[in-house]
Amino acid sequence: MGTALVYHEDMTAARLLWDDPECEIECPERLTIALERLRQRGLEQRCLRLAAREASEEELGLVHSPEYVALLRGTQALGTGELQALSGQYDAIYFHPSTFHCARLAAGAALQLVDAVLTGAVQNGLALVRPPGHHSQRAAANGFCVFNNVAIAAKHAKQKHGLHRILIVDWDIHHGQGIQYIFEDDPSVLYFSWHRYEHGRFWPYLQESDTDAVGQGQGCGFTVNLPWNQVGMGNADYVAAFLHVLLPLAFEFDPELVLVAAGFDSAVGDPEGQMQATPECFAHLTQLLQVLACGRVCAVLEGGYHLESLSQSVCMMVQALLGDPPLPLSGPMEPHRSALESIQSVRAAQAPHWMSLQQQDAAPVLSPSTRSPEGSISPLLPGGPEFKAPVVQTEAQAVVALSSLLDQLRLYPTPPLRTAVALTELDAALVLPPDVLHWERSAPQKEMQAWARPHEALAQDKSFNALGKVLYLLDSILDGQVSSGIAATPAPAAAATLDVAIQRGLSHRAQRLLCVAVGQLDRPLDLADDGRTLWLNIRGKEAAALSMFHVSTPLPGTTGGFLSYILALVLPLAYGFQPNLVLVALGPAHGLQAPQAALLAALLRVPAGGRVLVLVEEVSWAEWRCCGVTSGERPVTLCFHLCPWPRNPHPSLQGSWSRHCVERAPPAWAPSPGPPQRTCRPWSICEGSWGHSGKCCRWPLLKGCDPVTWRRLGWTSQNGHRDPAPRAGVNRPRTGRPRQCPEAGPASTRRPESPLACADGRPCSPRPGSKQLSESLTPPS
Ligand code: X5A
Ligand code: ZN
Repeated sequence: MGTALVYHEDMTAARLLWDDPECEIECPERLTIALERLRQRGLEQRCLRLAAREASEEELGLVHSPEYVALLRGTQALGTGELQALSGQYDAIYFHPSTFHCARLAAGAALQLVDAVLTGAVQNGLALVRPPGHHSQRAAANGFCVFNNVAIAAKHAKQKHGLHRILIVDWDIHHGQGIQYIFEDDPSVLYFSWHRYEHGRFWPYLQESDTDAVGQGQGCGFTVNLPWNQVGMGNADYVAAFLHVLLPLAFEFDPELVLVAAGFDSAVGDPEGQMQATPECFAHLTQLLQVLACGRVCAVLEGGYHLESLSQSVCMMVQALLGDPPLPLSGPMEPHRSALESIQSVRAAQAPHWMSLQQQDAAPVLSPSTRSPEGSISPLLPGGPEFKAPVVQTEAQAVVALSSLLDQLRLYPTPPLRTAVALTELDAALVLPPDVLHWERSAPQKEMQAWARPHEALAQDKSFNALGKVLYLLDSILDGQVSSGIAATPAPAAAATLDVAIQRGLSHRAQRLLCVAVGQLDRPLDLADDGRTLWLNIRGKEAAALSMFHVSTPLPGTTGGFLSYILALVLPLAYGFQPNLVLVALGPAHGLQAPQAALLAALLRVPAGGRVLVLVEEVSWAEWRCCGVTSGERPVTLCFHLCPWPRNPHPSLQGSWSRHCVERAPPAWAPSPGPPQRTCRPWSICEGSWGHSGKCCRWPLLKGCDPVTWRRLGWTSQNGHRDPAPRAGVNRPRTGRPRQCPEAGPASTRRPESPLACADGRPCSPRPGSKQLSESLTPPS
């Protein structure tokens, strides 16, 4: 399953024919230079190249009025003076005799990409197009945009492919108000946009770009606006926005397709955005999105006007789509205070519509808008760095960021092999995907003996042999030969193997090692608490931060709990720690479902630059093999391979999925049937300040979600009081009523029906993996 790159040279034909300082940045070189870079890096060659086709007038009609399409058709015959006069009727628009042709190619490219992905020809892809689309409206061109490429593609995916839930992620730095208007009342399209807003003082100067625009009628809660009220937002702000806003909603929405309105004017150096995110950030954002919708991600170029920054960002995104591990993010991972205010404001505005945000009881009450600078300041907000004088040195910053990117590329070449799996004899029958290497090599005997000697559990032949493969695989990951690995170990040797792996990693090359130990695995007693190892143990009943680098938490009892646990705790810690290597160990009584483990591993790959080694007990493979639905030769869920099932299920399969769903899956976000109460110790990883008042110095990305999130995980807030009994409604969405849109039901019941419904009429996901995810867990005893 590859990556498509859709393009057509004709899209470079349109250009500005008169003087217009506002429009001159939207130039043909945007495409030619980006493509040139893709070639230089050998990335274009790795993609399935598709020549864009023109969208038909019927397809344009999915979004635009016939009169508007006819008007555009007419522009082909106009002279320069007439074109200029017509352009003047719109905001930030220029027409050229070739505009109609280009714009039809741009929309057609988006359609082709969606078709390629939804027919299974490719896994994902990028359409390099101009003119861009997200400002364009039913009967109006706007902001360099003529036809709304992404909106047309979304309508097409619904109409021609029968999709019911499409996520649009608009990371262009301008608000895609065109997309917002088109899907305002449509609950089948979740539209997320972040944009430079500056309390309403930035183009296009719209009230409806603020957080309190959440959609209308049935579409209430399906428009999500995250306005940036300061320039200078960077990697930490963007990652925080994904972890604390977009991803929780996206998991709850459970899209069948992700469309990205991929504007790169949100990157460093761009004259429009004036932001500081570096190109690598877009690799991270892309890979975070790839855990959704079985990895079906279609990106369509929008803005991006700094030619070098744009091209680098495009390269980073294509590399991520191809599955290459992302480069580490540069700069401190500390979101700006103003960014945290925006994040809190959108969480507050969306909370009535999303269960994953419904923990607002102790959250600061904010005015659900950020239009006035004073309106949104909360005394409870943690301090992040504030902007001092708004010094704009974008170009200088861009030069630094882009040259350090080139250094990084040399420092972290893409490993030749993406995934290797080391099995024991017991697991030998497991069928691996074609792109996964069956790992056979072993570390030298002598070396192994030295490592194994202190551990009785490693004396047995079987355990000793497994250890040899683990060590060699670990070395290969640290040497950059392999990106990620999975290794099986006989159960009695799990703890000893992990112990050796940690020591080996630290002595070999890992300056910082993140160890996520699930189940009954003890932190090695001799492990120094020197900040080189971050030990996160998921087990038992108690949550405790024994030190800054030693955290123990219970396994969340529900799917929602597990997801918010990953997004609100595990990934912020991982991004703050920036490990060279992540070890995920599934020990005795780990209690994780295979898809949950796969999701954990797939998400940890992103902050870890791909360097993740998963240690499993050999017997657990058997169980992994029968979870989910096997199709022919394809194996089931494997860490890093989230969607092995067929994307266009044969009708005969659908029945068994429905059955499966009825038998096994409680509704997503259902409360755990287990005991609702846990006794918890106060949670205090940062000396008692979860961003309430003091500084959360070491793990700043934990800021951004409200402290109540921790309660959902079974923790108390830092003042030490016990959790109250779960509030009625919080975990029982069906009884909840939204506060803002009385005419609409709660988000869950308004979720459009999936093509596969369970026997009792409940909508159920067509993706077996997500069903597995929605099963509640028994906490390990
Ligand atoms: C697609 C895009 C920007 C228009 C800016 C007008 N449009 N000042 O980035
Ligand atoms: Zn833009």
